Amino acid sequence: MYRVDEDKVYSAYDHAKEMYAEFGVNTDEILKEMDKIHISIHCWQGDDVIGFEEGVNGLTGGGIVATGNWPGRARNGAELREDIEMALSLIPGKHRVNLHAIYAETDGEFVDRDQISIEHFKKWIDWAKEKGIGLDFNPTFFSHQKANSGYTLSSKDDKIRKFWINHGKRSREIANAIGKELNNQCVNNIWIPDGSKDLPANRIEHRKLLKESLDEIFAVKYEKSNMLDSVESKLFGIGSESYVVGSHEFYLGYALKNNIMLCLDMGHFHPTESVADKISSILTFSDNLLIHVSRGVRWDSDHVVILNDELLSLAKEIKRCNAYDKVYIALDFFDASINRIAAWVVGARATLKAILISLLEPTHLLVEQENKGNLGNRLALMEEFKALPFYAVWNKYCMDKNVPIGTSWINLVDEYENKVLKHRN
Ligand code: RNT
Ligand code: ZN
Repeated sequence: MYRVDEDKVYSAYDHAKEMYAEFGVNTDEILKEMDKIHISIHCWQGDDVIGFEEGVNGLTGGGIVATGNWPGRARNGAELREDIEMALSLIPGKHRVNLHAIYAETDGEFVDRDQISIEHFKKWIDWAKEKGIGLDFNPTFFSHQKANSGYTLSSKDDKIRKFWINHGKRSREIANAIGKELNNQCVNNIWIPDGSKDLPANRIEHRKLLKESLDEIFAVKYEKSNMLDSVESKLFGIGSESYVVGSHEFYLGYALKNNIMLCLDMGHFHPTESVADKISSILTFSDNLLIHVSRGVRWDSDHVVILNDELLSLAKEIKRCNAYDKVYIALDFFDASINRIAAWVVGARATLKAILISLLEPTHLLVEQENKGNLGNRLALMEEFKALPFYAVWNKYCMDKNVPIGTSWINLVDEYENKVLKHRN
């Protein structure tokens, strides 16, 4: 396989640096900016969102599916951490790892979701400490018998609702303890699957119940420096095509009214709706925003993220709002039909490439034309800037961060597959 050699990386970088400098962009400075970017890498790509809970052996309910059966799925914490480490070694920069409650390690004992606590995440915390990385957290409101009716926090059954409220509370407690232990703010994101396949007769009742449940969950206040709450909306899921309780409008209202962060998942809107366009509206009213970087193909299919127009517009919009310090970026996809390490690395590298491209954009020149009212020139510049040599800067970035340059990481994934993944079954 073609491997970019290091001298070539330097000379290409020098050329690129000159070219960007002509447009007033200092590439060395931009590479320093990249050091401030820490994306959250989701652990659930490594095991098809199954988790370690006793008696659960597949993603069930909740309207999300992982399809495929590529060999080598991580079956326990040790394997999952080993795989994440492998992926991290191929992704430039220092990043975070995003956990779900179902990744609790309970030593073979069944601990229900309303009972989990910080001790079940000790191995993750020790590991994160050793690696010097931050952790994020998510309560898991799916793949559980008490989610089978299709309703959790918005259930009309008080017992069910109480159970999930307790899970939500436990998760916040855990996230807060993680943030404290690591001395690194932990984002705790709530997504619930609640909704209905066919037309509900009463939409508002579930929404009122969801609001009440959230109020209870959020009653305890934690230091934001330890833990930051967020809520994730959705348009529809499989089995909740006609109605999702936690819709965009619902959570936009809830988040703004209660000073909680909103999470926009790129797969959770109409396919032609631009998530990028929503950023500036939300940031006008909110201090921050969480993005789940995903790729819907015709529907919320959670495909591996690639460097497509949606991702580029998202990154450019964050840059143009000067909001990389306000927008939290977390990956959210799961593909079981390809090597899972490759999935992680492709998605993370694509996201970082988009961020780098956005930071390298000579935005000030676009704004200058806009302010002059010369919109033809603005469009012309936007088109020209698309072809600026970002790849030379990207390779330099990878080299600086001691990760494989160009395509050379692909061989390493193959080797890991032969050495490690193929021996799992
Ligand atoms: C589901 C949401 C949610 C999940 C993860 C596993 O549609 O996107 O974020 O993907 O919590
Ligand atoms: Zn999501």
